[in-house]
Amino acid sequence: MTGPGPRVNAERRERARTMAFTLINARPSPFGRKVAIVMLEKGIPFDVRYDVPWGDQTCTPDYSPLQQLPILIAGPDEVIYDSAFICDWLELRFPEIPLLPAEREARLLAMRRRMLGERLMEVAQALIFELHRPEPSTPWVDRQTRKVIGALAELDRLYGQDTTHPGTELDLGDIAVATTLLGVEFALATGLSPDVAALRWRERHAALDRAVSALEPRPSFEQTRPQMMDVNLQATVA
Ligand SMILES: N[C@@H](CCC(=O)N[C@@H](CS)C(=O)NCC(=O)O)C(=O)O
Repeated sequence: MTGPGPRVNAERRERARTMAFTLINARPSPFGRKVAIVMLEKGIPFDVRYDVPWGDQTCTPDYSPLQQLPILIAGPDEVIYDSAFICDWLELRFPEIPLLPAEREARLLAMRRRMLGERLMEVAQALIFELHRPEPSTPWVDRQTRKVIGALAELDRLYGQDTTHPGTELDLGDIAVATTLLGVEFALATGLSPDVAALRWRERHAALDRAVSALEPRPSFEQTRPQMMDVNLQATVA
């Protein structure tokens, strides 16, 4: 299958330059950071508007039936939500700088890393929220903890199999994994998460430490460092 010709690509690049994209994001959100990094890596200009989805003044339900951030306003009639879908949308609309390999096996591996990175963030979030409840359920906490341990071990195995990756090239899998792991690290460092040994991935997983450390100096990562937001998670989940 052939892609669009150079004229179409040039037109799309021009369209991206003139389109006013707005990313509605939460300051510490790894989901939103993933989208922001994808847009920076693809050279798509955008503005950021910060929101607190759990706050009284949130604008999130105005744009997403799921009432979750991130949300990408891509035009007067085009609002995209859910970080995975936004990344897919961006990949299809702006293929000039691809973030998935063309070769089938490499693409499947990138998609596997991406899936594990995204599911790991959801599991870690479920664990952290449960631990903020007045009386966390031990079986539920244990169950989520086992998933965290399993996903981290599998990702470490995958990165350990190819110590040259990620080099100068990164893909959607790397971005999803790194934003999840750095998001977890941020949550631990700031107290958004209680100190859970299973979440301290860097000290246990050398291949993940190497892979994430290779990505952190990139401008797209430097420019999107997470920041604290004014939220009381205990009150939110109580
Ligand atoms: N699957 C969603 C998860 C996004 C998510 O959990 N966003 C959080 C902010 S970091 C949120 O908006 N939470 C509000 C809620 O779930 O009610 C995605 O990938 O976009």
